Amino acid sequence: MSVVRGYLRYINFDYKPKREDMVCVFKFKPGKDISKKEAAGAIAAESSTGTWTKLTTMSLKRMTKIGAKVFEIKGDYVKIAYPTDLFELGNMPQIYSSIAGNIFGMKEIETLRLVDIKWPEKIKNSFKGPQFGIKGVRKLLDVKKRPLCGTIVKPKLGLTSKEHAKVAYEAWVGGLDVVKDDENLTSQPFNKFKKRAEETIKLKWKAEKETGERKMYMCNVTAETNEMLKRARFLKELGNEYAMVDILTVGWAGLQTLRDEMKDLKLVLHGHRAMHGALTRNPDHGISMLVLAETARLIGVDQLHVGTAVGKMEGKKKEIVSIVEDIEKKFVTKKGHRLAENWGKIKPVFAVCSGGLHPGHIPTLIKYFGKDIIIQAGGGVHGNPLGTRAGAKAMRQAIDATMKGTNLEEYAKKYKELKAALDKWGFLNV
Ligand code: CAP
Ligand code: MG
Repeated sequence: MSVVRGYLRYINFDYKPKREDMVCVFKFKPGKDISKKEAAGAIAAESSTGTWTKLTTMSLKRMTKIGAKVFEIKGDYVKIAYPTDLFELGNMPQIYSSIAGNIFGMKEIETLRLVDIKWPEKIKNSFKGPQFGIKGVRKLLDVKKRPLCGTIVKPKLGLTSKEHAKVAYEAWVGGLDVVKDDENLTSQPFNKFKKRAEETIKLKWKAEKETGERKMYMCNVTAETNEMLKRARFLKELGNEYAMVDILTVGWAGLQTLRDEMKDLKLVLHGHRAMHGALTRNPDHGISMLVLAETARLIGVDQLHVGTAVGKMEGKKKEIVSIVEDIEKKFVTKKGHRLAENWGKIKPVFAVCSGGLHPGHIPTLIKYFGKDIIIQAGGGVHGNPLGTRAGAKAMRQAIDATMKGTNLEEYAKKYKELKAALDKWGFLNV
């Protein structure tokens, strides 16, 4: 049997996905001299039971019976249903090795993008989901309504542990709720993890006492998995409430292991998405941020970077709104190529907007994404001409103004820190 005929057997337009099937939407472009049906069949085959030639070990009939089924091809999009038994419950690496593995490299496919997934109940329930969720984080910080605000200690790398702690302290006393490490700061010779954690957490308590507000330190534990667990345990010993992790560079297995450890450590898990652009940026090839965000929710980060639409990173408003809805709501409706989802008892994830932000962006961010967001600015705080403490004050002032419905320029007449920020970076009025 020709390769092509074999692949075509994975097409079944009469198939109605079962409730317990996983459904994947792919955007695809067939390879040279390959029809759309052949290409779609190849995706379904290679991501489930098939391969390029007829086998002697199993009949094609049985392979396609237990395999994935192409049930819809519309324009450049194909929908494929996967029987849940093709996946190992609780094993995100295996799930990705199936629906996000070999298929990206097949010659039958010119380009391929995994756009969304409808997760079956059995698979959803095999992951822990967020431990705290939005409600839990708001309770911990005692901030009921307004967006949370924070900063990333800058420069990204280079400060000593003591200098790092001092910058964090200035940001906290200036009014920010959270301070995080940068995604590539872990334990370098100039700023070792343990020393940084000890110095910074000591000043966190000091800032709490002086301000009467809860202050959180999202210390980056990103490392080889066993080392990550040691670092998270060390943060717990110091009485810290958070751990930060780069969810993609540690890999799904590392993230799952860290999330498991959180059950005992009860630390809030902040997910940074460094490296996502390698997968999400090309609209025709890779994996959508929507799928990565759903995966992070399933495994169980409490907070996740989703983009800003207005800052320095790419990502359009429409896409980011869709991601925010998908990680913060319980029932997600079908919207464009986003599939409907019922997240059931899986808690929501706090959406984090960060990247090239400054106080002048805050009214637009709240208008676009609502109040259940965490707004973080690195350069937009530490680049304030009046310094970090003023930069932090300016962020809070911009949030307070927006919550009161006051125009930033008006508000800045009373607050020199906000005025300094607006004079330097202007503001967005959409
Ligand atoms: C922001 C940031 C964050 C980006 C990540 C940075 O700093 O610390 O890592 O927000 O992007 O290193 O660029 P600035 P995203 O505020 O100085 O830009 O949130 O889109 O994943
Ligand atoms: Mg960063």
